[in-house]
Amino acid sequence: MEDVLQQITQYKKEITEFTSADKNIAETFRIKYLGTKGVIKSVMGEMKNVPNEKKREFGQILNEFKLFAENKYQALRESTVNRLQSTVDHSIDLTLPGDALPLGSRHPISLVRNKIISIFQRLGFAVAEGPEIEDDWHNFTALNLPEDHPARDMQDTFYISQNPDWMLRTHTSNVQVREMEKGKLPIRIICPGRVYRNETISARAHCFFHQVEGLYIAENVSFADLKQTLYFFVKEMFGQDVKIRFRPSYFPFTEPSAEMDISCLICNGEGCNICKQTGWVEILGCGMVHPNLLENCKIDSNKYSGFAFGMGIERITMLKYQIKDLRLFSENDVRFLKQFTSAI
Ligand code: 2NM
Repeated sequence: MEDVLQQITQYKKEITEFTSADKNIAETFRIKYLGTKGVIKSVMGEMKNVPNEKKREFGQILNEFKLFAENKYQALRESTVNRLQSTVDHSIDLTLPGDALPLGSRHPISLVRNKIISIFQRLGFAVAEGPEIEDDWHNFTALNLPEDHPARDMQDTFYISQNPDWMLRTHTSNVQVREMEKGKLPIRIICPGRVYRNETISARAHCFFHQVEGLYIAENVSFADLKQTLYFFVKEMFGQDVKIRFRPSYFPFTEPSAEMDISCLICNGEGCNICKQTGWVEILGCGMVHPNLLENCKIDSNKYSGFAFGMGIERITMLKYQIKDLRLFSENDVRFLKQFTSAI
């Protein structure tokens, strides 16, 4: 019996130290100690060899040993469950679809610019781009702007302080000059882009804004071509019922020059405060390219003629969406920006 008691002491020590890398640690333990062929069963089997007067004492020791093993088994089970819970967090359901990312929206200036581009592309115009920092020749001189023209004034133009021959372009005509200088004719381009003017910022003016200018140069281009081109543009942009009218005007780069109005979209020509009770709103300037410009760019003005036009994208956008303050376009307030859909 002494042997068995010694064995039990040894087993208890083993049980205390029992650990296993096996993830079924509790089951391994149960089979070894509590199973039908396990340690407890075999120690219990010793009972028959114990003298009667010692049975009671031995029985107690055995019961205590059994309880000791069972407690350990219980502890192992709980630790296994805890371990499984810590690797798989059931509070998160990984099979659920994720949260949708909030989608941004296109800036209204981009929407309208893209719309303008796509209309002119259907008429065969290509998009041309050029530098926003420009020299005097491409921004002013080549465009037939005389030395004393007010647009050249420091008040209107941002000059680069290190070199007064350089400035932020005041229109996208610089791109058209560069295109004409390449000497590849005919030319049929539109030039969308950002331009800069030294104006006090208000609801109606900003120090930068966006333009689309168009240029068509070929043989026998007439004012009638200009009118039809702009007529098509207006109908595509504002709808088939919109009326247009031309008023004579003056630009240094065109002769003759005109400004074009469309019938007011708000009051349908009846008169309202958008059209200042006239029924008409101005949307662009245009004209036949001045022969001086063609000659400046080494194009034979006896052989070629052309038309040009320019419009402010902000102005078109304000009309289309009835936006009353130009500053909204550059403040990046999402409450403003998210109102514009990409379908226009
Ligand atoms: C306007 C009005 C009239 C114009 C002229 C040219 C160029 F460079 F080709 F000659 N581009 N754009 C033009 C003509 C622009 O904006 C109100």
